[in-house]
Amino acid sequence: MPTLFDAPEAHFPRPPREVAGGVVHLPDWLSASEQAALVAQARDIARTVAGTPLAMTRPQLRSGQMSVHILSLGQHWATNPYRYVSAVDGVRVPPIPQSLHDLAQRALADAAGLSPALAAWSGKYRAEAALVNYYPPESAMGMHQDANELSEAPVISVSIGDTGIFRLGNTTNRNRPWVDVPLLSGDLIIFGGEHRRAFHGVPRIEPHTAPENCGLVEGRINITIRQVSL
Ligand SMILES: O=C(O)CCC(=O)C(=O)O
Repeated sequence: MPTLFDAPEAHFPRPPREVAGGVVHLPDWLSASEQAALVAQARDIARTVAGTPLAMTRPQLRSGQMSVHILSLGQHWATNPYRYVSAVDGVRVPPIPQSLHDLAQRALADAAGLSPALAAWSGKYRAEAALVNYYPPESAMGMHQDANELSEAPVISVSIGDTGIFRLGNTTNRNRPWVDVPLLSGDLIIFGGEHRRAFHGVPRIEPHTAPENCGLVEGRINITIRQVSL
């Protein structure tokens, strides 16, 4: 049973809000059964590509191997040269399931009232690439920009399992100023508008904070959805 000091963010009100221009956080947006269904669906899709070049894996970057396991849907960001592709070595990238297309539209409709920059995409958004990120306990994602898409459409992101600290930085470099937003299981965050190309990352997750019935016993799943083309 957590005490007041174990999980401080859970004890403060978390109203829906625009964190910064074009960045909307809607806490507790997914029900527990929706979270569990997304986790089960991600597991099923991951099984279909296990053992192929598109298997969920910890990508090797120039800076080292990531601690986060990543599964691509819709399109895959390939290296040598860097580009979005729809197949690797003849294996097609799994399609984005209808549930994520629907989730993207619902997310934008729900966020529209808090941000004119996001409202502009409501009803127009095309979910073309998605990432399922699995963060084991102790993992992290360094500060980076999502700059591979031609489109300025916002990135839609849901979190399931352990709390992740989402660090939203500035559009110039990896340093301050930044704001840390704890993302609890079921939270939605959308970043677009003037912060679409902001540096962002997840410096840590908080182990043992995943709620029961979310579908994950430990670690964190984050699903991000993007429109790639103009
Ligand atoms: O895990 C998150 O909340 C952020 C994921 C992310 O930055 C990305 O997929 O580019």
